[in-house]
Amino acid sequence: MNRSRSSRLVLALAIGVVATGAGRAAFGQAPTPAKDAKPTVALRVHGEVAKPLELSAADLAGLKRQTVTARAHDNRESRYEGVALHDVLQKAVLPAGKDLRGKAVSLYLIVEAADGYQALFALPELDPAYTDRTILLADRRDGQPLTAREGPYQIIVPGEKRHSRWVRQVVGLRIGKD
Ligand SMILES: Nc1nc2c(c(=O)[nH]1)N[C@H]1C(S)=C(S)[C@@H](COP(=O)(O)O)O[C@H]1N2
Ligand SMILES: [Mo]
Repeated sequence: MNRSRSSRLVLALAIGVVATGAGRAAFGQAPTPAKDAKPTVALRVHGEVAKPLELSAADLAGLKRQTVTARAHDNRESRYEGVALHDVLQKAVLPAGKDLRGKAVSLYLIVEAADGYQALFALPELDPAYTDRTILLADRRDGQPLTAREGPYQIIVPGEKRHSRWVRQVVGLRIGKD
């Protein structure tokens, strides 16, 4: 290999390394987020809503805190803290209360988890005009943040005899209709 060929090769390799993430790490430069970067999306509210949302943890923290006591799948009774699922949905503007009638009564909620698990709720199950049971989007159990397996957000359904709708690692709320 002559000298100019080998220097071209070195240059090509250097460009290749810089162009990859591994190159950035090798050069000790963490990728810096843009100044106006949006906060990380914690929860998407989408589907048949007037106002689809991408909520950050801070957006969720701005909602009214609620507490429910419920017995989890491990049979342990715990105090869960978080926000009412209904309040989260209301931010995306959905029929509620006396407006939850007619066609709106066939709307449904699919809770979506990070592992692809999904569970369905009918809107009246969540609406305080219909029921006194609060279904919670919890972020704390007995004063501690949820574990990585459970959270950061988990659906808590007090009084439900089976736990298949206690969706762990919630990432989305999708409103559907037929
Ligand atoms: N994300 C996610 N949540 C989930 C499930 C799942 O597979 N993925 N399984 C459900 C079912 S069927 C049950 S019985 C409970 C089990 O809760 P545990 O794993 O904490 O015992 O979680 C529910 N939530
Ligand atoms: Mo289950």
